Order: sequence, then C-alpha cells, then structure tokens
Amino acid sequence: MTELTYQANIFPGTRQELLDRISQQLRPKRFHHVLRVEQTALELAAKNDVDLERASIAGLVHDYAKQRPDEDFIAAIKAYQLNPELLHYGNAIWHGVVGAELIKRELHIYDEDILNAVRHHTTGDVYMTPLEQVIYMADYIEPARDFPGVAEARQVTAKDLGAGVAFQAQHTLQYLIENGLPVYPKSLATYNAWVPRYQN
Ligand code: DGI
Ligand code: FE
Ligand code: FE
Repeated sequence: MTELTYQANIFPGTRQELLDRISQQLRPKRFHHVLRVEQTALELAAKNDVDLERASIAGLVHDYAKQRPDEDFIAAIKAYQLNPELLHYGNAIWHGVVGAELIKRELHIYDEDILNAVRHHTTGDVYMTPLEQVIYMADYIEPARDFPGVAEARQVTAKDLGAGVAFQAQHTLQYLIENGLPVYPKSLATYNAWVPRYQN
C-alpha cells in the first residue's frame, strides 16, 4: 500500500487530513472502495506517466458525494446553474458531475484535471485526459470488483489504458440497455468516441 506525501498543495492539507474529510462523508464499505481505487489509480498512473499526487487525490475523492441525499444534489444543480437536464437523472450521474462542485467548494480542490476526473468517472467522456482515463478505469477494475468480464477488463487495461476505456464504455452501455436503464447522453457519446476506434 502506497501512502503518498502530498507536496503540490493541490489539496490544502495532508493525505491523512483528506482521508479524515472523506471518511466523514462515507460509510466504511464505500470508504474502503475509495482506498482501493486510489491504490489502483496509483498503479495505472505509474504505468501511464500520470502525476501520482493527482491520481491519489482524484482516486480518494471520486465518490466523495456518493452518499449525499438527493436534495443536496438538486440544490447544487440550481445554485451552481448546472445543466437542468441533470434533474432528469439521479445519484448514479449526480455523484460525479455534481459531486465535483461539492468537492471544489468543501475540500478546496480546484485542479480542473482532478475535478474532470470526478465529473467523468461514471460516464466517461469523448475526450479524457490520461488522469481521467486512469480514474475511470481504476474505479472499474479495483481489486474487489467482481463482475463477469472483470478479468478481461484488467488484462486489456494493463496492456493499453485507452483500450480499457473502450471496453468499459461498451460493457456499461450494454448493461444499461439490457436493464432498460436511462442512458445519460455522455455515456453514449463516450461509446461513440472510444469503441469503434478500438475495433480491429
Ligand atoms: O460509484 P461507483 O459504484 O463506484 O461506480 P460508478 O460511479 O462508475 O457508478 C456505476 C453505476 O453507474 C453503474 O451501476 C452503472 C451506472 N451508470 C453508468 N452510466 C450510466 C449509469 N446509470 C445510468 N442511469 N445512466 C448512465 O448513463
Ligand atoms: Fe462513482
Ligand atoms: Fe467508485
């Protein structure tokens, strides 16, 4: 387990202070998921030349808002004048897109690469920086994830981060459609941007 010493003042405090803030927001099971995502993100970051401190912080905060009540998200969508279309979705979409706004204001993290990694960690996006790709994939393949295909997802991602993104985009869209769930437009855009590109 890697415990980074933060040096870049991206979060105004120590890693332990960030852990304390996050553990106040999350039940233990979710908190432990977040720790595993951080570790997986550090591994993917090292392999893909991504800044380790940003990978650690983004991994730790990516689900910061996951256990907030719907009213908090609805209030934030209105207060910060986010796209009103968001009101048609729910926690699955809000905890990333709206969660980033709460992280900015409550944790004083202003690094846009980190905030975008949080915003896009559930749906992906057409363009994703290497850090955004690392967080999107770390969340999907952290060691406790157990779904049919996770072993292949880990193999593909170890070989090529972008191919991992394509794998997840395809399988998530498939899952949503098979279960009759609403597809957030960005999830479809992610599929179109990434999946055909990786077919050979
Ligand atoms: O927060 P986590 O559980 O760690 O993981 P996540 O943020 O990737 O959320 C995964 C869930 O989000 C999974 O159940 C599928 C769902 N999801 C992803 N894209 C969409 C979506 N749900 C809806 N309704 N629409 C989407 O486009
Ligand atoms: Fe999440
Ligand atoms: Fe997560």
